Amino acid sequence: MATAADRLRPLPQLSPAVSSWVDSVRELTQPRAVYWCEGTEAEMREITAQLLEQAQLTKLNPAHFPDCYLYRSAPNDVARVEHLTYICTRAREDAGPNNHWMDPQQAHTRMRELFRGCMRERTLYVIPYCMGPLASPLSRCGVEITDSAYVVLNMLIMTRAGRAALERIAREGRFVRGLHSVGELDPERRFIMHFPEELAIESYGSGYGGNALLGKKCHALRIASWQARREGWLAEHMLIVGLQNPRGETHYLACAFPSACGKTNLAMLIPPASLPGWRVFTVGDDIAWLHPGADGRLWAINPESGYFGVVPGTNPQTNRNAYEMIRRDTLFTNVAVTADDQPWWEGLPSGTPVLDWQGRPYDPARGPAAHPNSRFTVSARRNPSYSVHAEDPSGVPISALVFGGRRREVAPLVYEARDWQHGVLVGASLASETTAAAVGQVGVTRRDPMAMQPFCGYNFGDYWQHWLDVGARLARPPRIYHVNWFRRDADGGYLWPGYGENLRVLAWMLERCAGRVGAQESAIGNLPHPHDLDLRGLDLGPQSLGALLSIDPALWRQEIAELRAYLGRYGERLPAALLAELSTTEARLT
Ligand code: OXD
Ligand code: MN
Repeated sequence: MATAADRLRPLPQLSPAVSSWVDSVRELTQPRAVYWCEGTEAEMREITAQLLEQAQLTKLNPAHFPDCYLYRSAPNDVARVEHLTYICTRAREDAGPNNHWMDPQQAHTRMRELFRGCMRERTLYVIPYCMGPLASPLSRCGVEITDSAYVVLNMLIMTRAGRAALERIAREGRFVRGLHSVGELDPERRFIMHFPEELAIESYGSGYGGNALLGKKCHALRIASWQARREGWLAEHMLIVGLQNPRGETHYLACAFPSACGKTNLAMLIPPASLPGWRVFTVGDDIAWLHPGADGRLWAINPESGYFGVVPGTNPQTNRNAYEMIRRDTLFTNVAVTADDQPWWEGLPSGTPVLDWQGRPYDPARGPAAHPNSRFTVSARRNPSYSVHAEDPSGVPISALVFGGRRREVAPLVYEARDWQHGVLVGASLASETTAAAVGQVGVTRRDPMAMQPFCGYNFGDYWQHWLDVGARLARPPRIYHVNWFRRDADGGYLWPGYGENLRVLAWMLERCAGRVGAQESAIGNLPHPHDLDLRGLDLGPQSLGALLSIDPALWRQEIAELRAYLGRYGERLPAALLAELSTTEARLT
């Protein structure tokens, strides 16, 4: 417990380990000044004022969007760069075929050359942060050093940052070291390097969220997944949502979807009017840390304290909670603006953009007004559906895990895994059409096991074995499901309305967890009996429902063959149990 005298001591003195690391980085990067973040509101206002003065931020219309600001990134720096993201383990096989790999010594040498003198004429900010509630034994800490004040603002929203985090680091003596510089924002001089064995991250040349807010993907997923394997838990790309049914029972679900597939919408879902009595509580929208509890259940915390969400498409119909949440105290990145300085994006019901996301006069011939990966950063406390249990040090107990992808065909609306081991195969089989969240072609189907392809900090073969091991320790494991909100008909139209209506599928899962409904066994897992899905008030013909729940054996045999070839890349590290599950499914299909 910190005493009053401790609190008066300057931040650098709190942790000699952090101070000496900061000193060595200062020597390497040669900043003009060093600033230690306290994590106060006043500090946030001060940094905002500085960025406004330097015209790096624009104030948005205060009558309609009080305390909201717009940041425009460099046009070549708008998404994660998976091709420049590396896992640097001593043994290449530990990074696995799922990661780009570089020898740690070689990577450090390369990065040192980039970082040398890179902060001349800039301020070096030290951000001590805690991922997860400050008082939770499940949380883990880190320190990010950056030369971007925009990154500081984001980190102050997205993590519990400042003095309290540094106090915890001083007590624990353990933290993830993240060094970041925007460098020259030159894509040719851009690398995101991870050193899991050293609990270290080095990121150079990008200011984009996933590359630069090191607490998020770099720490809370890539490094944490490695830490989690050593310590016996799971760090996953999952939202956490609480659903209260009309009987008053609340169950928590953790759901993995690839980037930009609607995790934020699902986490804040508004129940349809035709399903009265349901309530939804958001614990997290992007990352879940899952720990086996003494009671044999899986318990989850959200390591983040804010949302870095995709803006386009947000409106009162798709996500009213988010739409209301981002009307104040929000940092927008790369949206368009109207003539009276309101933020604008595709999917809004009204308003006209005059400047596009690059600040140019809007011309539809040049593409969308807001960048498809434009983002909002906002405190989770602003969310009308924020769960009172999101801050619980012990987390929330998970009743079901849900995997989902964006698939035109093959995957039905929902199916249930036979058991945990089969569920691990279901998660490993996730595939999805790519989106604008990462640089590259959009709309091509790629394998994205557990929605962790860009985020698992080690060999997927070892990761699946770790999943099997965690399951073996759970006396009361969650049930595991697969969903596909994106199935299309022959004309390309979506068969399922999505958004709030997804509750109908989640409600079926909860009835299954409570043992109140049966299911039809199929080759790939258990499907709902159509009469067990509550479709009251939904305009969905029996034909559409039939199509949504149909399984085409020929397509599935092809899917299994592709999956077998994909899993084969993991060679000896692939758990035999997964191959056995695959063979069981294959045998059932023939
Ligand atoms: C994100 C992502 O920003 O997955 O959450 O890209
Ligand atoms: Mn994500």
